[in-house]
Amino acid sequence: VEASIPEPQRKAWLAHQTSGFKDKDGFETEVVRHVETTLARSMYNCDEQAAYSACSLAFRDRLILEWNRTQQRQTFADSKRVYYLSLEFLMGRALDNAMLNIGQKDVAKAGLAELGFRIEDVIEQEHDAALGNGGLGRLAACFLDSLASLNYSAWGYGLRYRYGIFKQEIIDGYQVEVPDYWLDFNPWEFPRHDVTVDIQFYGHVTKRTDDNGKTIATWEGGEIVKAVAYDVPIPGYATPSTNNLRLWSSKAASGEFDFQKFNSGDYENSVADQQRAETISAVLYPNDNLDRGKELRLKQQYFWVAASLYDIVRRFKKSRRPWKEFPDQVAIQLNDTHPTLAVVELQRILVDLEGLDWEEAWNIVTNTFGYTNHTVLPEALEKWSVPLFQHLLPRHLQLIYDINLFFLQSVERKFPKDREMLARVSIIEESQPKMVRMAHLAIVGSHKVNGVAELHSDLIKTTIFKDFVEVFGPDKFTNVTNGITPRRWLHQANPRLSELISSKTGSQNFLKDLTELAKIEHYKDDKAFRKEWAEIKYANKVRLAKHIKKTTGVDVNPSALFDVQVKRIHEYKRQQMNIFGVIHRYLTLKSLSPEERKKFQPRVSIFGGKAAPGYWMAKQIIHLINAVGAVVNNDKDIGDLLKVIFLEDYNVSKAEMIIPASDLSEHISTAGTEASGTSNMKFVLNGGLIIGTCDGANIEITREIGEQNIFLFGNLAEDVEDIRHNHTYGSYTVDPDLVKVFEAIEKGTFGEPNDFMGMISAVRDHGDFYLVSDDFHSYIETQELVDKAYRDQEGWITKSIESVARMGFFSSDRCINEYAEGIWNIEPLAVKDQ
Ligand code: 4GP
Repeated sequence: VEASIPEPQRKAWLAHQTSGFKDKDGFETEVVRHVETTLARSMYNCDEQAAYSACSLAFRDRLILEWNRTQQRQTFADSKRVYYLSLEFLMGRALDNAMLNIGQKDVAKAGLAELGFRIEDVIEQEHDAALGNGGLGRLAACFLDSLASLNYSAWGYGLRYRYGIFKQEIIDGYQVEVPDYWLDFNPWEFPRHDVTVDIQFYGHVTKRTDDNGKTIATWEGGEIVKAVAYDVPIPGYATPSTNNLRLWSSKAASGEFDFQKFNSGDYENSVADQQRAETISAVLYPNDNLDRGKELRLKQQYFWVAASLYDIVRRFKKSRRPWKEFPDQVAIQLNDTHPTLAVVELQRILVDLEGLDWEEAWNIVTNTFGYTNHTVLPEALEKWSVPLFQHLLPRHLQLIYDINLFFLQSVERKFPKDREMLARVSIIEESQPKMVRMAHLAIVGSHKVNGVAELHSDLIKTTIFKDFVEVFGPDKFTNVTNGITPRRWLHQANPRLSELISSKTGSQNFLKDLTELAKIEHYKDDKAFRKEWAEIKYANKVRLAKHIKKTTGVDVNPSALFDVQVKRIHEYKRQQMNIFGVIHRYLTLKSLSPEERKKFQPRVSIFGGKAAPGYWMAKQIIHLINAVGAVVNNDKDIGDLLKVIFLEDYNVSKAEMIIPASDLSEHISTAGTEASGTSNMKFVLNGGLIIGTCDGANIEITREIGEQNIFLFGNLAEDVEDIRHNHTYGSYTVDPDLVKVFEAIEKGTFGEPNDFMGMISAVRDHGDFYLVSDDFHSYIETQELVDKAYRDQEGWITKSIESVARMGFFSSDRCINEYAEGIWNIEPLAVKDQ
C-alpha cells in the first residue's frame, strides 16, 4: 500500500497513519478537538450528546484510516469479492461496537471519565440505526460483522432510508406508530457525492437488427433518478479489516428544482420532481413476512439493485478481465427475493449494453448469484403484477419473459408434456392480472439456493420449491443454519459474562472462535464460578427491572422468573398463545387460597415487538397483552406472583439489555413456520433457557445443548398439515383450559371483550390455522415443568452453564465460513499487521 502513494505525498501520508490516539490522553485530545472544531462547540457547554458525537468522530477517524487501507488491500489483492444485497440492515448502535471491535473501550471509558462523563450515558445518546424489520435485517448486520472480522473482501449494499422502522408507542394499551427520523446527526456515514448513478424508470423499448442479424434492444425515455452513495465503515473485531456498507439515497437527477416553474410562479411544483425522487429512499416498508405489492416498493428495489450492480460492474471492469471471469471475481448474495431484479439487471447489462450473447451472459449471471430464502409462509412470497412491471421496467419485463421461455423449454425437455409442471414452475403466474413470481426468478437465476436452518431447508425442498428440486436436482439446494455475532450479543450486551468466560477460557479468543466456549463446562461444578454466574444474571435482571419501572411504572421483583418473548408480533410466532397462557395462570392463581398461592413460582411475563401497521390481528394481540397487564399488575391478590409487562419500541439496543436479563425465553411458533429464529440463539448464549416448539433452529439448538436443557412442547411440523386438514374437514373442539381463558375475556375481565374477539374466533371459529388450541395443553404443562425446574436453582444454573458452553456452533462466523466455502467460493484475505 505504502509504495502506491506518490512520492510527494508519502511523507505526510506516513505521518498521518500513526496519528489518532494511542492512549487515554490522546483520546481526550481528539474528543476536545472534535467538540471545539468539528462540532463548533465549546468544552464549557459540552453535554452528553456532544460528548457522544465527539467520541464517535474520534473513533470514526480511526476506522476510516483502516477502511482506506482495507479497500486498498482488497484492490491490490484483486481476488474475489462478495456482495451482500439486503434491503434491510438492522445495525443498532455503532459506537459501543466500534470501541469494542477496535479494542479501545477501556481507553475511551477512562478518557470520558476524566472529562466528566460516564461511558454508559454517552453510549445511550446514540439513535439506533433501524433500517430493518426483524430477523432478516439483523442477520444481515451480524453477517457484516463476521465478514469484516474474518477478513473477507465483502461489501454490503442497501438503501439509506430517511425513516427506519417506525417507533412504537403504547398509548392506552394500543400501538401507535411514530416516524423514526434518525439522521439528524449520524457520524457513522460518509456521503459520497462523487459516487452517483443515474437510474432509469418507465419509458419504452425499441428493437432493431444490426448488420449481423442480431437484435438490439434499447430502453429509452422515461425518467432518471440519481442514486447517491453513503458509506458506513464496518469494523472487524480484533483485526484492522474495516469493510464497507454502501447505502444508496435517491435524489432528483435534474439538480435542485425546476427554475422554469419557479420563475413562472409555480412554486409548489418547482420542487415536486425533487420530492418525488427523494421519496424512493424515504421509508423502509414495515412488513414482516407479509407482501404487499406497492409500486414504490418495486421502485425502491430496482433503484437499489441497479445502483449496486452499476457499482459492482464498474469495479470489475477496472481489472480489465474478460467477462467470463466475472463469476471468479464477483459473488452476489440475494438476501431474500427483494434484490432478485439484480439477476435481470445483470443480464440486461451484459446483453444490451455489453453485447454478449444470451447464453454466455446467462452463464455468467447464474454463476454469480446465490439466493437465501427466509420463509415458507406463502403470504410472504413476493409477486409483482405484470402490468406494473410493464409500466415501470418495460425492458426488464421482456427479459423476464425470455428468461422464462428458455427455462420452460429446458423443463419441457426434461418433463415432456407435463403442462402442470410448467405452470407450477413458471416465473409468470397465469392469474388475473398475471404476476411475476420473484422466488422462481431467484431460483432460476442463481447457482445455489439456501434455507436458514436444517428443518427450513428441508421444508423448502419438500413444499414450496419441490418442483425445482426435480428440475435442477437436489444439489442446487442447500442449508446454512443462521448464526449471530458473539461480539455484539455477548461481549457488548453482557460484558460481565464475557469477562467471566474469558477468565476461564484463558483469553478473549472465544469471541473469534466460539467453539472455545466448551472450555467453561469444566467449571460447571466450581462453586465460585457458579456464584458469579448467578450474580451476573441477577444484576442484569436488576438493570431490566429498573428500565421496566422507569418506562411502565410497574415494580417487578428481580428474583421472580423473567419470562421473555420479544420479536415481531405475528400470529405464526404465537404471542397470542403466550398471553392466553398468562391468563390461564392468572385464573389459576385467583382460584387458589392465599396459602396455596404462596407455593407458586413468581413470574414476570415480558413482551416486546412491533406489529406491521396494517396487521390488524397483531395489533389486537398487543392490545390484549396490555389489557391483561393493566388488570393483573394491579390485583392485590396477585402481588409479585405475576406481572405482565409490554416493553414499547423493541429494537436492537433494547434487545441488548433485555436478552441478558432473561431466565426463560419463548420461541413458540407453530412447527414449520419459523424459518430459523436467531434471538433463540442470543438468549441461550446469555445463559437463558428456552421454552419452544420443534421449529427452526430450536431443533439444532436442542441437538447441541442437550434435551435436558430445553423445554420443548407441541405438535411436530410433519403433523401440522393433517391437523389442519382435520380442523377443516373433521370435528375439532377447543382445549378446555383455553375455553376458560376465552370465557374470562368474554366476561370483560380485561375490558371490552369485543376488542379481542378476532383472536378468539381465529381459534374457535376459523379453523385455528396456527394450532393454538392443539398446542395449548402441552404448552401449559411444559410451563409447569419450567416452574419446577426454576425452583431448583442449582439445577437451573447447571443447565444454564451447560447450554452456553455448547453454543459454539451458532456463531455467524461459522455461518459466513459456510457461505464462503459452499456458495461464494471465496477465501479470507491475509492481513499482515493483525
Ligand atoms: C426471518 C425469519 O422469520 C426468521 O425465522 C429467520 O431467523 C430470519 O429471517 C433470518 O433468517 N424473516 C424475516 C422476514 O425477518 O422479513 O421475512
